[in-house]
Amino acid sequence: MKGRALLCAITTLGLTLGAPETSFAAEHLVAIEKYTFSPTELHVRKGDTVTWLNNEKRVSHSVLFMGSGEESERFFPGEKWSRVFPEAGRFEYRCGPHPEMLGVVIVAD
Ligand SMILES: [Cu+2]
Repeated sequence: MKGRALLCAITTLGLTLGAPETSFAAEHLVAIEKYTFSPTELHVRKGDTVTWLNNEKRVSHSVLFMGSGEESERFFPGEKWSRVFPEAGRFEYRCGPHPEMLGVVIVAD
């Protein structure tokens, strides 16, 4: 109950200061297991962070955005990589070394 009361106080403070609701950015997790991004399609809001976590036993992966060509470092089992999505849109990606691994992040305003 303490945590809830604190969250309520913070929300109230945000409203008092006129901060937009979107200032409370969320974090989302995409697990990578058996050569699959899970969830394959992720819906987030502008300003949210997405973290990809490699849950494989021995294979490394990357996140490569088809639109921009931006690619993460390859990350190994137990490692993760994060990216903030400051703009709305549809961001399709695949794994660099494994082009058959596909995913998409859909960012709402
Ligand atoms: Cu891969």
